[in-house]
Amino acid sequence: MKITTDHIHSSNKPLEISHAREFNFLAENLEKKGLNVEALIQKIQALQIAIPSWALGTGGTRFGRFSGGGEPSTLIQKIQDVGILHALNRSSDSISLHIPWDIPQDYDAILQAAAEVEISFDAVNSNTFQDQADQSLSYKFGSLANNDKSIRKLAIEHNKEVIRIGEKLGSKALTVWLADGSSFPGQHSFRKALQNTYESLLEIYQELPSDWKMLIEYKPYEPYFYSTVISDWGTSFLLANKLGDKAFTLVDLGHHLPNTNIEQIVATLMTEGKLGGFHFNDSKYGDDDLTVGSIKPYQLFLIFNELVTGFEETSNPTPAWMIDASHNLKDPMEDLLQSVEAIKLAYAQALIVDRKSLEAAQDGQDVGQGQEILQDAFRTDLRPLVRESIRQSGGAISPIQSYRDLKVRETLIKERGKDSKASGL
Ligand code: LRH
Ligand code: MN
Ligand code: MN
Repeated sequence: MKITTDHIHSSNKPLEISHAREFNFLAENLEKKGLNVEALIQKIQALQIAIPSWALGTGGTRFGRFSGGGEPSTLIQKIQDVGILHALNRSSDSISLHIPWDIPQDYDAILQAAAEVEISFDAVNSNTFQDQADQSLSYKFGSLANNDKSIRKLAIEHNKEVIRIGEKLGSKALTVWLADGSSFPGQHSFRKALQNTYESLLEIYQELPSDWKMLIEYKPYEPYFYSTVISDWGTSFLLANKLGDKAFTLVDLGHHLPNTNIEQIVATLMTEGKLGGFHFNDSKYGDDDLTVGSIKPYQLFLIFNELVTGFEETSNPTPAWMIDASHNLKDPMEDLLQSVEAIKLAYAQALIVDRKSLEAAQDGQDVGQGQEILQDAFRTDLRPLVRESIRQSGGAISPIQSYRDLKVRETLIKERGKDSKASGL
């Protein structure tokens, strides 16, 4: 299935009048506050969030998986699904591949399929947390951190191979999430594991093309439950600093212990110019990978508040934005549309924060006023502004409603069958 401009126009038609009324009312209020609505729209339009190839099928838990049908079973179908999302919201113009879940076979066909739906290739992800079917040695006790040199070498070679695959696709970054760790005290030496990891990463880093970045993702626990080698932003930052200018820290929102102040981490990393990428999701307990903004929308806003000031006041390069969500209940495409909307809303809210007054409140130790200013922005309903930005980009006023009205899932089930399964998690 392909979404055409006719599809967008016909599904927008019934919404146009009420949308215009809501948008005009909001725009007038924002202009009264001295905000430039046109400039806001342009910034919101420019925010593009990559879709991970593994989020297009229904995620599972270790207890079960309930597929909704019509899942993409090939990489080309995954690219087409991202094309559908992008046609609807004009906000996800790239896909991020996980290797070897999605190894391109016919590069020309893959590149052509992507060009047809105006999609490019974002960061490529390596995978040394699973053994592949034909693998000679096992990652059971670690990969880049392993004490066994030949196992480290296998994992290093895999990462180099992922870079070569990414180069053929036009990717510009390698994301390394290293699961390595231990589940029991005494299982391994923390210092040896860290040193091995640094040396392995250095070998991979030396292979990075000059215009590439290495994004180092951290996570406190899971799959190992006593220690993880790259468990927090500090360890990732330390490694990125030692490796060099092309290495950065990647923040996955779900990879923090409960109540961690993620916005402060963002601010610290940006101060040092080392925030390289984001994996957006939401969570209640751990790495739940729920829809962005579904549990803690205020936290998301506070994170964007730091990002927006960071863009203005630091020289941190623009991070790679990606969703990393996957779950068991909703249609994954609807979930991704909701996640993108939540991200854009939080960004828009951060853009309207009255920065001058906030700074004055901070300088004047006016704690109450600081809160008032932030919450005034957070509680302004900016959905009509986000919708207008998407409409002006040629997308749907309500991407989810159009997705449903255009019967996308039903069509995909007809085309691919009820039992088609996506590879990945
Ligand atoms: C690990 C993670 C990492 C992986 C993805 C599948 O929890 O967040 O980014 O690549 O999930
Ligand atoms: Mn992640
Ligand atoms: Mn994760």
